Amino acid sequence: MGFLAGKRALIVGVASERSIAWGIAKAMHREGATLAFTYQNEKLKERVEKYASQLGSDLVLPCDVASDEQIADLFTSLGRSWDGLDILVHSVAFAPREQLEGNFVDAVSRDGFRVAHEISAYSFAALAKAGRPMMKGRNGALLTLTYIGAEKAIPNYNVMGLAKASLESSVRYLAQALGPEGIRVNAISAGPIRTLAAAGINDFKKLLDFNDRTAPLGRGVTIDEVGNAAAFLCSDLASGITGEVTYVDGGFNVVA
Ligand code: 0WD
Repeated sequence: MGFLAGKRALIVGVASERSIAWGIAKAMHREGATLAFTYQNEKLKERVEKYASQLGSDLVLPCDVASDEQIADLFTSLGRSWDGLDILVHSVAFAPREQLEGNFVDAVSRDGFRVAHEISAYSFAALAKAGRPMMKGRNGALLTLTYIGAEKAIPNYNVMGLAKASLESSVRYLAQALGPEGIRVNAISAGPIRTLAAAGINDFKKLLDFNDRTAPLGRGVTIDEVGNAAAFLCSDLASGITGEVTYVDGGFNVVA
């Protein structure tokens, strides 16, 4: 029996089979969790349904995190199938492409800043707020994905670094707010992985190469390695851990 047997997990952020959320979904399924998925828009619906069915799930619901209404509807719909929720994985980020290239001061704009923070940071608190009634009092766990660009100025990451700093701070505030209800809140800071979102960052390959050369393990990490850590952090094995950012980056952060 897997260490997530009996747990129900909602996975937000599968866009392709390269998505980190997909690595997390696979690991959680392997450990016995029952899964539900969301898709951002109609274009992704069929694809996400196909992935979900591979992991025995037919609970696939729409949710563009830019919409309060869609977030509310998501939990109303989920509540029709499930009487509670144990795990919520937030694996979503977005900034307009022109924000993710060149000099930060040249690139940053009011609108770019707003969108990056709204989609990449606020959405985690929004999902926590809406999911809270279903998660209360059952040793629930929330998990989000961040990047070292929150702490260090990484070329081209620009306003997304600011949004990730806000997200990491949200992890601490959410942990404090939801701890009394038995809900833990953590983040994984993943090393660079080639995904759709990563393709939006200018010169991403250089980042990847630098990471691989510099990290103590001398290589990048996989979505499956992130998935394994995520499964652990959202399980009762991690019952004493909340408000933390855990690095799954081959050790890059300790030497960079
Ligand atoms: O190197 C990397 N890939 C790293 C990613 C290193 C460290 C952290 N991360 C983070 C990302 O910042 C993000 O928070 O991991 C998370 C997942 O990213 P991913 O797996 O790298 O990227 P991807 O497979 O593209 O999934 C992110 C998805 C979007 O995909 P696209 O590429 O279509 O924008 O987030 C979803 C969307 O499906 N997304 C949204 N979902 C709901 N509502 C929205 C939205 N408004 N916007 C984006």
